[in-house]
Order: sequence, then structure tokens, then C-alpha cells
Amino acid sequence: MQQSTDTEAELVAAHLKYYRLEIHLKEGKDLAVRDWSGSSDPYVKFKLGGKVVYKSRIIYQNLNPLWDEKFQVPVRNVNQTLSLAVLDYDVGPLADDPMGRAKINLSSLEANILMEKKIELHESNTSEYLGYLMIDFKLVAVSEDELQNISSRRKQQSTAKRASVRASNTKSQLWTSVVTIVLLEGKNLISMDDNGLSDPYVKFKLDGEEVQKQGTIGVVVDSAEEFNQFKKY
Ligand SMILES: [Ca+2]
Ligand SMILES: [Ca+2]
Repeated sequence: MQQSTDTEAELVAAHLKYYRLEIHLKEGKDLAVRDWSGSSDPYVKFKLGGKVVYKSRIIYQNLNPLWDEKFQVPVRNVNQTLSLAVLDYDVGPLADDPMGRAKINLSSLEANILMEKKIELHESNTSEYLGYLMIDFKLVAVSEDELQNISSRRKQQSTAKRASVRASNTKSQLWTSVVTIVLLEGKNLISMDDNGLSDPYVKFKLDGEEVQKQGTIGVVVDSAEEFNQFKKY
């Protein structure tokens, strides 16, 4: 009887040789200042096997951000390191400022038990205190089928996310491309007509395409001297 139970347990163990890593990114504390404002816009990037497996949302202007984000990562091999980096989101072409990183050896996590961890952040080129993150981890043994399911669910989610990011980018393009131009005045323009004056107008082009043609406008002349100069043309 005992022997048959052992065999069953062995069968189950052999069947469940993969894992799903449940991660609950809770919060950050005492994070580093990376903006002129005296604060930062932190987000966390998780990598497994050199691939980014999750990016948290950005919490603007906050050194004690509350993320409260949960996600799952399929794990084929438990002898891997999960690395995470906290970054300060900045507008512009330059890379976001590093705010500290950390590594978690997956084999150090006990399977099927919720591990609440305080992750101290560090950066190799500085001894500056960078604060810490509070993260819960749970490594759950799963079958290959379950692992496949998690992978395909994640793919669907990231496709949906990309589509919604694309949609919101289109929306923001419509709005960020509105430029208000106030045409104030022209000075010292050239006379082109027989009467020594001109009937000036201004064309605006964007990417070679005419977007607005201003009709005849009045030329502002501030002084008699300027008017005389104007007449000389
Ligand atoms: Ca910055
Ligand atoms: Ca920033």
C-alpha cells in the first residue's frame, strides 16, 4: 500500500516539473531622487532569462510609490535569476535614469509558499542608499499544459496591451500635434508694386504641404523712421 502511494507521489512530482511564479509588486520605499523637481517617476522592469517579462506602470512624482500589481511568469527552469530594475521615467530621447536594481535566485524560493520579501536596491557604481521594494513571490508547481496556458494567456494580454497602447498613441498624436501659431507682424518687407508698397501674405507649410494661407495682412510700422525706410524700397 505504502509503495503504491510513493509511486503516485513520484508520478505527480514528475508531472509537475514546471512552475508558475506569482509576483505581487506591492510598493517602493525611500526611492532615489532622479529629477530636478526633487522627486522621481518610478517604474519597475522585471527580466527572466535576459527577456523583459513585466513592466509596471509609472507612478509619477513619488518616492514611496504604491503599485499593488500582480502578474504571473511561466518558469521552465528554476535555476534562473529574476532581475529587476527600478527606473525614473523621463520625457525625451535620453534613457530613463536608473534608481537601483536587484536579483532574486528562483531556487532560493520555497515552492508553494508565499514569500514576502523586502528587496534592497543597489547600483554597481554607487554606494548611495536607494531604498527598497516590497514584493510577494509564490512559486507554484504546474504541469506542462498549465505552463503552456500561462504562456499563451500572457501573449494574448501583451497583444491586447500593445493594441491599446497603439490606440492611445494615435489619440495622443492627434492632440500633441496641435500647434497654435500667432502671426504678429512683418518688418522691413520689400516693395514689389509700382506704388512703392506690397500686399504681403504668409503661407504656412508642414512637411511640404500647405496648411494655411493667410490673406493680405496689415504691416505694422512703429515709427516715422521705419515708415521712411519702408518707402525707400
Ligand atoms: Ca530624471
Ligand atoms: Ca522623471
